[in-house]
Amino acid sequence: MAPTEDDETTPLAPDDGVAGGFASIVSSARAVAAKVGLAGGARALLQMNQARGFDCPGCAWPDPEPRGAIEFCENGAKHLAHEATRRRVGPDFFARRSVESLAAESDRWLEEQGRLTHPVWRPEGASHYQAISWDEAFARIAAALRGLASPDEAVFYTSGRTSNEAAFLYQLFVRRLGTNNLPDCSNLCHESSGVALSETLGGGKGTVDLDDFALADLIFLIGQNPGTNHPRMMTTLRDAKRRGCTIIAVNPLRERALVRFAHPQHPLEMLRGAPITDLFLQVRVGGDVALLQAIAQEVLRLEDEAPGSVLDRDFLREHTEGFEAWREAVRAAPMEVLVAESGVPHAEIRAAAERYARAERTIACWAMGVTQHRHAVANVREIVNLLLLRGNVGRPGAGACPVRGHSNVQGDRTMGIWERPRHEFLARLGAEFGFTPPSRHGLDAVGAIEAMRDGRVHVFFGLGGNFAVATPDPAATEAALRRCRLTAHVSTTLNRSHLVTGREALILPCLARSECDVQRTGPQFVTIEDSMAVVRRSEGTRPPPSPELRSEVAIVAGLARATLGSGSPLPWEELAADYDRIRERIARVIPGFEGLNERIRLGTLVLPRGARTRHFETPGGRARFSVNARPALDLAPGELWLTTLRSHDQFNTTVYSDDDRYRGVFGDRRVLLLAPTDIAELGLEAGQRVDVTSRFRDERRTVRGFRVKPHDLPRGNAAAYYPEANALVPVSSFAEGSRTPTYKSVAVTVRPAAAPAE
Ligand SMILES: Nc1nc2c(c(=O)[nH]1)N[C@H]1C(S)=C(S)[C@@H](COP(=O)(O)OP(=O)(O)OC[C@H]3O[C@@H](n4cnc5c(=O)[nH]c(N)nc54)[C@H](O)[C@@H]3O)O[C@H]1N2
Ligand SMILES: Nc1nc2c(c(=O)[nH]1)N[C@H]1C(S)=C(S)[C@@H](COP(=O)(O)OP(=O)(O)OC[C@H]3O[C@@H](n4cnc5c(=O)[nH]c(N)nc54)[C@H](O)[C@@H]3O)O[C@H]1N2
Ligand SMILES: [Mo]
Repeated sequence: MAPTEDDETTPLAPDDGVAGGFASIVSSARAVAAKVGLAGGARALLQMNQARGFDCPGCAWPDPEPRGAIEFCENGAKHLAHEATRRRVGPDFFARRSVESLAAESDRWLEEQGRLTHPVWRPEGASHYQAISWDEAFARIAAALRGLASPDEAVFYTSGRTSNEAAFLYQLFVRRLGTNNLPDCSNLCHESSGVALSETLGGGKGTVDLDDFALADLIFLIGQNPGTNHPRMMTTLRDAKRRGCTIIAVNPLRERALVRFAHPQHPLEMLRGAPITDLFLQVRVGGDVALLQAIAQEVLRLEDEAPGSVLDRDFLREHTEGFEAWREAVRAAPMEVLVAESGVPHAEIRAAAERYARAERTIACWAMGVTQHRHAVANVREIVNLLLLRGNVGRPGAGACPVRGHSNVQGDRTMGIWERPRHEFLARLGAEFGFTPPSRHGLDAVGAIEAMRDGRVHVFFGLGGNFAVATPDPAATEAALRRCRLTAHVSTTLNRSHLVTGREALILPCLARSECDVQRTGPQFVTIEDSMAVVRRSEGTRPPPSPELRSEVAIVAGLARATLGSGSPLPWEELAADYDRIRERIARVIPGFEGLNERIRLGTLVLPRGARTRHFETPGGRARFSVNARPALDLAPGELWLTTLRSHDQFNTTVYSDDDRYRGVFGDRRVLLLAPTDIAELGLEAGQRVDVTSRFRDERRTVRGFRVKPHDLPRGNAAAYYPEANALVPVSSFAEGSRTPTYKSVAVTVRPAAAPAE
């Protein structure tokens, strides 16, 4: 049955307790239909994630090989619909609306105005953006960059949708200019995973391939909501489940898709949905270290009961270090304390340990519920400890799987978008291009905010993303951006970051993933690396919304030429004219990409990860157990730990609607999810408006008029949406070791709203 506009009334829609199903197909079809008309939308969808089509601009979950079946999801369809909108934001739009008046509009309204069509410039002192030619735009930015006392006074942000080719050229330009100030969305996202995995396994990437999921007999899903954020992963999980694989979820929220899921492309399943999770460990926010240590302690106990039957002693002896010290530390922790801190009953901890001890092959997956805490690096290290115990690294069907967010966030890092590049990378880059790249570490995302705030950085350049909204404490970030001499953004659609300007500002509109990219030598394709280190080509097929648009590659090349001028011997335009030439350079600089141009035309490239073959690139050549202190989670009386979440209808800072179907939230995003017992204890009522105040050191931040919504989550915890709750997150509260903001654990108090909202 083809989805139609009336399908909203089918009994399977919103509240059937099942995620996926008709409701999701209908929702995606409608999103596309509303923006592009169904015919064009359907055609575009069919070309997404196909052998010769473009890679989905949504998440980084890999596609099965060989590609064939239609692989798209509801949320991928929404991203595409927004790229493919018929609405346009051109110079006339900016002539009508001042920056100030635009800033008064909601983020959603800004996004819904459609695709940016021309480069625009806000001159110093002007109230409006105005049209500017590309050459002039590059010249303005170049002048600002050349006017700096040092290249370290500029920062160059990247969001993870940027292709490998654009990212490689961009970091080359920035390093040629002389700085490593390359903060990226990874700093806000999986940096904690990269740090912990590098320390323990000798490489920042995960160790599994998609094929491993077909072999695993236990999968942990820790701090991740794949039904919403990685819908294509649900196919993998459902298939694993049908084979008899055990799934253990660790999450303070009983996310619906983790409980029951109906595959939207398998009609027979859509009626009831299939159970997904075997064991749901409803951990308290921030309680993962305690929980993982408790499970490990039980695993050690099982080994004591039947020596030699649980631990992989050969692996521990041959491939790891630090086991003894770690074991002593884990055994010393009193179980009652671990139970209390994790909030998970002892019997369930035991059950998880027993399943783990029995499983032949275990994969641990995780995402933001793990990486965005003060103790986030410790969280990931404890996941690794648990895997190492039973040799679940470097063999088929087992391993560590950080599930990445943006579709090319991992590839951008591989290409050198990193403020702390490795020496070997810089040496190869310098040798290839005949210069000495700067070796001093640059600024990460938090560092960039602090440096702008303190007047140490005067130019902000953003290749994609929405820095002003995605970062913590928008008021602080906005004030920091406003201190700049110049801010510039390469973007597809209008967003708040364009309206929080430095003294002068530019918006440079670019092609989107789904659009034909024709350069001087003809049509181009780009490459993307998914969450499992598979590199594939992506080729847009739709006509661009405006002839003025340039590709990200062309924009970077234009800026590099204008800034470095005749002083740069690099053939920037030649590189941008034919992306094969960029790929030739990538192939020479980055290990694993040898023969890229030939290989990518034949299929995909799988990048080497030493840990897959138990070649751990740590100083001792072994995987490392690590001892981690449990975080202090104590709160003052009346305080709660607040975590921030994505709804089912948003992509990061782009909000598609005010509904969050799977969590039963409709028509409002300024909500505070609380356990019913906490609502009663705080003397509140469901539906009541409240003010929420966060505490960090002596800093207090308040958001007003949030609506109380009872939800199934542990006592003492609360949840609210990103980005509405970002005003509660302090800039200087970040993870130890990775400096990722603590978006997932903020101490807050709640009280009835001082004044009615709206
Ligand atoms: N449709 C859609 N897809 C997306 C995105 C999107 O916004 N929309 N964003 C993309 C990006 S950039 C990323 S990084 C990923 C994000 O994907 P996810 O990490 O799945 O997204 P989040 O909503 O941030 O929340 C993760 C989960 O962590 C849980 N959690 C919160 N606190 C804790 C805790 O203390 N411990 C544990 N164990 N769990 C906790 C929450 O309940 C939630 O289920 O998705 C990517 N894909
Ligand atoms: N409270 C809270 N805050 C968070 C998080 C959280 O869980 N809680 N998560 C964090 C995480 S994981 C991440 S990754 C960051 C995300 O931070 P960002 O990556 O900076 O933000 P996005 O919202 O993904 O960026 C959206 C903008 O990108 C532009 N865009 C879209 N497609 C393209 C394209 O193809 N090219 C270009 N050049 N531009 C394009 C559009 O103009 C759009 O407005 O947010 C972080 N912030
Ligand atoms: Mo992310």
